[in-house]
Amino acid sequence: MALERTLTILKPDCVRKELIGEVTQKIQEAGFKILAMKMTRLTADTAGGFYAVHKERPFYGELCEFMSSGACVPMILEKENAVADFRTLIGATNPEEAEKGTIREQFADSLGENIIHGSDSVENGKIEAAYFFSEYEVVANNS
Ligand code: 3AN
Repeated sequence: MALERTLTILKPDCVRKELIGEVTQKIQEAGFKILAMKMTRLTADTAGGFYAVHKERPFYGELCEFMSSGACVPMILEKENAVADFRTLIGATNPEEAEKGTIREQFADSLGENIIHGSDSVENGKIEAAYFFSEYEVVANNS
């Protein structure tokens, strides 16, 4: 299996619920190396750019408002098969449909506020990573 990178965001609900530590621990225990991490706050415009693929969807406005409602914590993660394995770890978009033990099943309240983002492909992961981090902020982590 190939070593891959994926982009996650601990969303504003994760930060507000003081779950940064607990969720990050689960990510690390699942074998993901953190190559970059920061706390930041999106504006409605930058959130809109990140989710541009959903521009025509009815929930787009609500999504941009929520994603810019407080601090969030983006991270670049690395692991073999990272994209698919991370989506398994976080569970289905709708927490009510998420497998038991997944991050969204354990911590998320609703489809709109579902704690965490995970890239859906290696290519999109690269685009998303570049949205938050410059090259010099990505640190090789071979430990
Ligand atoms: P995922 O984050 O699991 O890849 P996407 O890319 O389909 O899911 O959706 C992006 C984000 O948009 C989701 N994380 C969720 O917060 C929000 N979202 C998706 N579908 C809906 C919906 N029907 N109603 C409200 N929010 C939604």
